[in-house]
Amino acid sequence: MENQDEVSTGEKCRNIRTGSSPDDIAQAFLDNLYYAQGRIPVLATRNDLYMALAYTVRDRLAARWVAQMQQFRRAELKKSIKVVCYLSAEFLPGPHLGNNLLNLGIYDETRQAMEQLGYNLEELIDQETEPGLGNGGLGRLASCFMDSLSTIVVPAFGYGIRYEFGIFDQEIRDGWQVEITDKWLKLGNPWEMPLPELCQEVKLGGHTEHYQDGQGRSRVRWIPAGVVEGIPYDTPILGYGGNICNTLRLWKAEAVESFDFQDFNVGNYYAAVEEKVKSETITKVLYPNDEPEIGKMLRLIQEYFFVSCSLQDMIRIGKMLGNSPECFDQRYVAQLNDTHPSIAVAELMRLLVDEHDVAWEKAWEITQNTFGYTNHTLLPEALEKWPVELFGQILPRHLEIVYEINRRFLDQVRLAFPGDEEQAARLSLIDESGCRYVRMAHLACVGCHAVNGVAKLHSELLKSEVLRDFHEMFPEKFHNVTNGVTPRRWMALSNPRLAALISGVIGDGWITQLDELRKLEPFADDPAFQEKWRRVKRENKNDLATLILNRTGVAVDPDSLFDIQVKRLHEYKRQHLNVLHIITLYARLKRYPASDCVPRTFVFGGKAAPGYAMAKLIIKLINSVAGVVNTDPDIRGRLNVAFLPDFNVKTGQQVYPAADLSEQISLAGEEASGTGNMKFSMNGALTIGTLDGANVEIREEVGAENFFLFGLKVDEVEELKARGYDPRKYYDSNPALREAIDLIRSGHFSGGNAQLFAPLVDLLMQRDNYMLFADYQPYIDCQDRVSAAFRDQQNWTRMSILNVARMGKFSSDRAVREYCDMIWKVQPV
Ligand code: GPU
Repeated sequence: MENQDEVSTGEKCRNIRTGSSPDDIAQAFLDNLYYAQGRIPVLATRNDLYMALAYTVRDRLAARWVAQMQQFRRAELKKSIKVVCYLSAEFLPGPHLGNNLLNLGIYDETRQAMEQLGYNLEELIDQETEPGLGNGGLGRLASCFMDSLSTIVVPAFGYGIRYEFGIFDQEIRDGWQVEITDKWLKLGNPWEMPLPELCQEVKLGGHTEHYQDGQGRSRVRWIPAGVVEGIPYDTPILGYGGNICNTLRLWKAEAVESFDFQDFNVGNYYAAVEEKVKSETITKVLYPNDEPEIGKMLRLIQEYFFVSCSLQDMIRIGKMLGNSPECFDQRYVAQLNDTHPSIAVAELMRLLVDEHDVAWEKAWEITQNTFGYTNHTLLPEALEKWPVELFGQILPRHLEIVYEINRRFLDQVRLAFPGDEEQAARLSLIDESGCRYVRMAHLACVGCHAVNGVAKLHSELLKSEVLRDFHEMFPEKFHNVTNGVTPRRWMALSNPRLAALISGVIGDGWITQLDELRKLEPFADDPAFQEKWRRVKRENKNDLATLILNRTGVAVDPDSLFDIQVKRLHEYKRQHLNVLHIITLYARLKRYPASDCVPRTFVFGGKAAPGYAMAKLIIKLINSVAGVVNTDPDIRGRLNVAFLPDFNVKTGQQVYPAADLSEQISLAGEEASGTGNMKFSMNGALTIGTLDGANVEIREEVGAENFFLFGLKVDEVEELKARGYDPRKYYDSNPALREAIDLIRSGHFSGGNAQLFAPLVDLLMQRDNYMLFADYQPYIDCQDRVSAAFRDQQNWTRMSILNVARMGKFSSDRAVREYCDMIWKVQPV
């Protein structure tokens, strides 16, 4: 922090860029408004004001950022550090301004500065368009990890893609999802710095040539069909308390001017421009699926593009500091966020062997030491694989390398399991059961020294099911690192009222040592503290009610139980099971209008992949049920349903703090971890959930008596499937379920249109892949227990406090420390 007593003119100048008193900030803001934005207050738009404030904050990050790079350099030169590189096709950082103010420790000073000038800080913070460079949990996890790496002081780079258009904006029209292009860069991005001088070239297509070098060794040359350039854009990621400032380095694709187009098309200007357009297409848009669409050539190019840029960049930095490629693995460790960057295994081999003349065996040792692989799904259809032919068209040299890795690996397999050709076929990097595919998860398992799942249950299921053969082959590679989320963004920033209440009684150490929340336990039974706790929740619910009214036109009662499910739309997540509960309550109230029910507000939010028809139909169903329930005079004041459009990080920050009940109701064995479950519970919501993903561990931590558990367990799901699951049996024998399904089928929620939801109902009646019908009654019974519990506000509040007090484990700081110990073998500084 700057010493505010320094008054010399020179210091005054410096304060414009660094000072952190309200006066310094106000002065710096006006300066940036004038010199960076070219405006004075009377001419400034809200975006001008936001930009000026963002530059003011960025200036204050600069010193830490530069110091960080200096420190890297020194430590690197002394060969005393290993840098963590987190390779991820997705990052969802959320809006930067508020978070940077929090982490710099100048939130209050900045609010005062803005007040002095007559501006409202929250309004300026709200002006920021968030970088939606991810789909959901996986991308958000990467950003939570970046926050934690900086906070616990681990030097790190996040490497990814600078999509020009991120995840689409969602609008709801007539109850249906409509996708709108996300133009997040339109008003400028004050947080990024382009570094065109650090560009990298990436080859694509073409063929290989095998030849003997001067010493008679066989070498390979890749003659590409084309080359594109990657330009890095850096964004600072400051740790809490300003400890260190790491870098998120995202690559944008551009055409290579020097690519000699003239030779091919003399004077063909148009074709040259076309080439530019083609190159820039690579980083044009994020694929909006949270599981891969098989065989999209551009997606493979995107993955290879950012991986190649990143690895070349790592080698470049090493070289600059005098390191040879042979000690790559002593300077770096790189984590593969799912298989999306797993082509890195073959690319590092290529760079070392073909371009840096390292022997295959040595290169392989370096590669395995460098990489770790995190798996995020058990859904077999979500495991990435590429048709061999397409793979070879784009990456001819990598296909050869994959074949060579596979040849050596299968030799090893045959030694370990002599005569078991089926085992070899199951393990092979190439799926030869029909059309031939390159299996990216297999490449990752073979090329990495560590493989991990993202929750205890998930990691166990990886070992026993999806990656069973690899576990048999390399048991020592397998680990679990249960996910976590950053308490900075998900508590301190998004729930300032709760944060202040907590810090008021236990101090603010919990922000970096989340286990300290345990100190809240003694207050769980304190009536005065409970009263304050309830008031905080009530005010947060008020704010969310306003947001819901503004966004959807639905007026909801802040005194009702806020029952919330926000996450991507997916059949396995079972938003439609939640809908069956709503319909059941509705039918009960229609039949017994005098019955006494706990008023509830059901809130949904989440995007559906644009090509996922069933998920989109579920959104339509939610909105259709909302339309009927919200306007029925018999139901008024008792049930409300709202679908909050365009759920993203920003809206999440307004939703989690206001929830009473968190819906985590996936079919057991389907959700790898979930992280929304953690955000809700940290903010005092109780969970209704199945024994799936991290729910299992959340329940262990908060105590079974403070968690609403229902539903089939993983082994029961498997047993039922093996016995032959027949959803119709449940329909026939359960009148309430039958009534709910029949109401949908009859067109009751669709203005008499009985066809609209037929695909959904038919699928449930015939297959019900995610066993909603089997879990229906246990879910309803559990929801009745929730309602009963909510009537006892004292006990509910007690449970809410205990939930928060016991969430320490789910800080991403803990998760990142585990990666450091078990997988990366690096010590936080
Ligand atoms: N997840 Br695979 C994604 O968000 N996208 C993906 O492509 C894949 C997984 C999620 C899991 O569904 C969720 O359970 C988990 O908490 C999250 O990754 C982070 O590990």
